[in-house]
Amino acid sequence: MRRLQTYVGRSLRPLFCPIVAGLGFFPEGIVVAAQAAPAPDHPNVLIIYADDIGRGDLSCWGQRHFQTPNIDRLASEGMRLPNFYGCTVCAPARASLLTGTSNAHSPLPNEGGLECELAAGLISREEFEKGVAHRQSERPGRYFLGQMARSAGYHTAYFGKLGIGYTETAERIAGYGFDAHCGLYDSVICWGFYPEYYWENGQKVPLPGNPKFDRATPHCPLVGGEQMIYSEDIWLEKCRDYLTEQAQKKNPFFAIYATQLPHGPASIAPQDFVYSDRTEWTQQERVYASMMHKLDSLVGALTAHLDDLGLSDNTVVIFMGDNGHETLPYLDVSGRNDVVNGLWSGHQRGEDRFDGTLGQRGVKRSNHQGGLNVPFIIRWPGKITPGSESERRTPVYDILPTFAAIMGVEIPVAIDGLSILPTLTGEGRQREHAFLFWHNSTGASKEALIVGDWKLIKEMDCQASSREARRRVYRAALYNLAEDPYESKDLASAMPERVNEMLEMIKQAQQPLP
Ligand SMILES: [Ca+2]
Repeated sequence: MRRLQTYVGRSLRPLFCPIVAGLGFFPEGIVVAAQAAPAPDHPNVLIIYADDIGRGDLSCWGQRHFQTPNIDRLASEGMRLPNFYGCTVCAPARASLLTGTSNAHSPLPNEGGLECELAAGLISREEFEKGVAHRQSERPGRYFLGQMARSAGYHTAYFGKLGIGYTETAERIAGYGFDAHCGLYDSVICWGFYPEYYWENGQKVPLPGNPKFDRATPHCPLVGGEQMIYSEDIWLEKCRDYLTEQAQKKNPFFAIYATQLPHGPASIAPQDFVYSDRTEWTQQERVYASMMHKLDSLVGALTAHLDDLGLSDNTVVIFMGDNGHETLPYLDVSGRNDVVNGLWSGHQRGEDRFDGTLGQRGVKRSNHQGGLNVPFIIRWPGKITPGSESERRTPVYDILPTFAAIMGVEIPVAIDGLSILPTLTGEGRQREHAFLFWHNSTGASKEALIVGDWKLIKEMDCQASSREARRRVYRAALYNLAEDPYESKDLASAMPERVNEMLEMIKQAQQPLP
């Protein structure tokens, strides 16, 4: 840690200079509400947002090969939502989280990798700017989670993998309503854990011991060198210092720690390679399991720090994922699961050692359950019953309105989400969605819609599709999730009326918000 402080400690003073508020950094159309003092009973918020994780990756949901004791403890002290849904991949999930809207209405992502290519001299500044702006005017966000928390009087901060993606800038992050931010702006750079530099409130901070960007993707060693700095160590130190500072100032805070873990390619620091002795595993599996250990350790470090600061009783802590489990970091892609070329027939129980999907069909990139269903654990002492669980099917776009309800903020625009505060506290009537909706841009499947236990997916017909002919054919498949949680029995041909009803709902879900 001494080495880390050499490069990182310098930028801790002053921690998070307020460069963003009121200095014209907000994109056109973003209105920043005046900061008000929050009500005394308003809790602090810390969201730990994991990248590519299924419930099966956690021992509290059945992982047998490694343990996640700190995340398990959070679950025992709070509530689990086993039917929580992110989105198929990173950027759409983050856009939904930050705006409270479904994929039909949330901001469209731009291109990833632009910053890495710029730093490597592969594109010009002009090409970079053009790429960042790509598609942004088509569907700009109207209201953001950080913006909402700030309007309620919170100091807002964001660490790690920043923003919606795929390439961000300091101005864009500030526009989402974050007073302070520290991490990486480019989702492709986030593939690696040894960046050449990171950003702190728009200031570039070099990491001289890490490899230089000299190509379109970052260097991703399985195990880093002794002189290299693992990015998560920086985010963790920054987040802890931030919490200390807010405690000293008695500032209410709303913080998101968007960890890069356990996103692939698998990569770990030598001191954290805790499963290096598992001879029965491949090297990738040893590294992946060590990444999960690292993730659990940082959750433990943050919750312990809240304890030390005396903040745990008045802080909502959430641990959640963005999209489903991903096998690519440690499993070769088989011919039948060729997601790269767009032919996807599913992922089934027993295909990978760690079974992060709990046997559910699909992984990241798919609208099947394995791609969408992610962990969600929330702890709020005195408000949420320890060790409780809710079966409610809850989409990520319910988070923003839930915090609006907790903070007493009126949302000024139409959104798709509904507050789940009644579910969390057992007080009041829980409103329910007419349907849940996802659009999928990866090609592994297309739209998906859930009504009650019924799920309709426009999934790829692998018999009719042809990679050679570059032809993808989709069909509407219908599953009953209560009776068939593995989505193995397509009932579409037996229930054409229900299929047609749900296809109509998909059209409805895609109508613009008022
Ligand atoms: Ca992700």
